[in-house]
Amino acid sequence: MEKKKYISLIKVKRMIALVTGATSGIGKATALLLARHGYDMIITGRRQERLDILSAEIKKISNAHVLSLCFDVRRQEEVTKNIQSLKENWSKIDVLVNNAGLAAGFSAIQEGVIDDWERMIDTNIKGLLYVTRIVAPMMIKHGKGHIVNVGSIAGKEVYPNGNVYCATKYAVDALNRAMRLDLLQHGIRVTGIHPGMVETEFSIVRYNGDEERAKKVYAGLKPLTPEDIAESIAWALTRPAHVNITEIVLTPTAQGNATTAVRKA
Ligand code: NDP
Ligand code: 8X3
Repeated sequence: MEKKKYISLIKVKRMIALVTGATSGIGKATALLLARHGYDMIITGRRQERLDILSAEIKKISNAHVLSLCFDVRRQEEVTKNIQSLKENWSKIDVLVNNAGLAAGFSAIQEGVIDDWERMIDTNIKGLLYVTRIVAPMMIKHGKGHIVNVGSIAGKEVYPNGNVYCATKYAVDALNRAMRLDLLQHGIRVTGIHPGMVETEFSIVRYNGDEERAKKVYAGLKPLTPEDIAESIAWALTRPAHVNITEIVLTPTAQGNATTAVRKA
């Protein structure tokens, strides 16, 4: 009898976090930090090799169990197949970090590349929705949960040539607020994280692999690190259960807003 009680206590304490876009940057740093915080981790992305490497890294630095799911958030059937079919021992997801996302291109609206627009809309908005649509009911069934949506300061103010990327992040901001209202009655916490410049692969992706151009984005200032964002996420998650952090907006000290930064020559 005593042993049974102990086992059930351990089960109650198990926490599971699912991070989308864990193969790089903010998602990777978040997965590593949450594992250190005692979460078992479901890590996702499209690059299996990177998921394998991260999986090994997490196991090296923590006692976390890790499950990697390789799928494209733009493909609804893949999202559904991967998450819906989680075995009982992985289905009680406590934390979802909707992080997978990208900017593609940097053109004025009249010169925009339609394919870039579609990639951003499909990933940043529709992908986030597909994942949430599966995970939110699981959290409701489980009786608790916390969803963290990674937006951007680009979802707080627009900047020249940011057009569609900004629009997708405005949508993330709106969805963050909407989720908070819809999930309120279920006691599910919802937090938006809105960073300014973070040095990751983000700009390399935006400029289609042009590393020199990407480097210039962060030249002459100290950008945020993926670990800075991971810490803000972990902070929101570790507030007492009655506290919901609605949103956190954070920028490098050298960045005033999306268009103003102080750079040293
Ligand atoms: P990275 O490019 O370093 O990481 C992006 C992650 O998203 C990768 O793990 C990538 O995985 C994943 N991803 C992209 N497209 C898809 C897809 N279709 N399906 C599944 N996963 C996908 O960039 P960041 O870490 O900087 O970006 C993370 C989030 O932070 C994004 O939402 C971004 O908009 C946001 N953000 C970034 C800022 C910055 O300055 N860096 C500032 C504000 C917000 P894979 O390629 O393996 O699929
Ligand atoms: C990324 C930050 O300012 O490049 O979301 O749009 S910014």
